[in-house]
Amino acid sequence: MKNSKNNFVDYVKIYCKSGNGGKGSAHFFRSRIQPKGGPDGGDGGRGGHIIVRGNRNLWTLLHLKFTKHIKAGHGGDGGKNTSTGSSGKDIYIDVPIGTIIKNIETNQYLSEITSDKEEYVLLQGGLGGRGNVHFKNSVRQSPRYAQPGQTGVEASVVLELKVLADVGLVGFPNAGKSTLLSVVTAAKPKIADYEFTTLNPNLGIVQYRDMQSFVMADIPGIIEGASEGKGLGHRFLRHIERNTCLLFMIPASSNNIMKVYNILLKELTKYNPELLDKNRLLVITKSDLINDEIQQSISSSLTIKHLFISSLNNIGLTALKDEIWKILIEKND
Ligand SMILES: Nc1nc2c(ncn2[C@@H]2O[C@H](COP(=O)(O)OP(=O)(O)OP(=O)(O)O)[C@@H](O)[C@H]2O)c(=O)[nH]1
Ligand SMILES: [Mg+2]
Repeated sequence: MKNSKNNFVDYVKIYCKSGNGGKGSAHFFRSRIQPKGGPDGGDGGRGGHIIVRGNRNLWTLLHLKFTKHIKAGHGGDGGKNTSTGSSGKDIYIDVPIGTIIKNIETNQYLSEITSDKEEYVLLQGGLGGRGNVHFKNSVRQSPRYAQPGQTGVEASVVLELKVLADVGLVGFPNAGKSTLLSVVTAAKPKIADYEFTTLNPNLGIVQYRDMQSFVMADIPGIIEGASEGKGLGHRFLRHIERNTCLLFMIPASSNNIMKVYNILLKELTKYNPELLDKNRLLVITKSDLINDEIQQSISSSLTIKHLFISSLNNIGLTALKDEIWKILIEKND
C-alpha cells in the first residue's frame, strides 16, 4: 500500500537526526581574591530526541507527505559556575494510531503506535559532555579537560499506516453515509438533512474486536447521471477505487431499493468497470423509520444479501461490522 494518488497517504519515508549533546566546560573559577580557583565547568545539555507520538485526531500520514528531513536541536554547552547547558529541542512526529515504524536500511520493525499520546523515542539525543568539575580528584586538582558532547544519531525510517483494508460508502445524497461514519469511528463529518452535505471524502478508523481496525471512507453522494456530471459528478469515486469492499447505502424509506441499487451500480460501472469486482454489501439505512412488518416485506422482496441498520438508534451496527470484517478477512487470505 504505497502512496495512492488520492489524499490517503499511508506510507512516508523520513530521514531523522537527533541533536548533538553540548560540550562540557573546562572553566576555572577566577576572582580578585581567588585568582586560582578550582574547576567550575558545567555539563553540556543533552541533544533533542526525535519522538513519534500517537494522535487520535489523525487518520492518514498526509501531513508528513512532504517532510523529508527532521532534525532535533543541539544541546547547549556547559558554562562557568557549574551551569549546565540547555537541552536541545525535542521534535515530535505526530502520527495516527496504527502507525508502524521501520528502519529503512535494515527493514527492521521498530515499533507500532497503538494509542493516543503514546510516545516512542525513535532517536535519543546525544548526551551532554561532563564539565571539568567532575574530573577533579586528590591527584588532579586542576583538570583542563572536559568531555565533548555525544553526537546525535541518524536513521531513515518508514512510517506506515497499518490498515487491513478499506470500506467505501456509496449512496445517493442523504442516505446516511456520513452519519454511519460518525457513529462507528471518531471522525466528525458534517451531517445534515439536505443533499450534498458532504463535499469532500471523510475517513475514519473503525475499531473492531481484539484491537483490529479498518478504514472507512465516506464520499459525497452519487446520483443518476453522475457520470455525465450531474450532482457533484463521479470524480469522487476515485477515492473508493482502493477499497476492498463497498457498502451500498440505501434508506429504508426508498420506494424501490433494487432500483436505487442498480442506478448506483450503473454509475460505478460507467466510472470504472473494475469497481464491479469488489465485494458489495447492501445496507438499508434508517431502519428506525419503518416497522417490523415493512422490514419483513422489504426483506422478502430482495434477492441479494442485505442488512438493516439505524445509525441513530444503534441497530445492526455490530452485525454490520462483523459482516465487513468477514469480507476483509476473506480478501486477505
Ligand atoms: N431516522 C434516521 N435518520 C438518519 C439516520 N442516519 C442518518 N439520518 C439522517 O439523514 C440525514 C442525512 O444524513 P447524512 O449522514 O448527512 O447523509 P449522507 O449520505 O452523508 O448525505 P450527503 O453527504 O449529502 O451525501 C440527516 O438528517 C441524518 O440525521 C438513521 O439511522 N435514522
Ligand atoms: Mg455525507
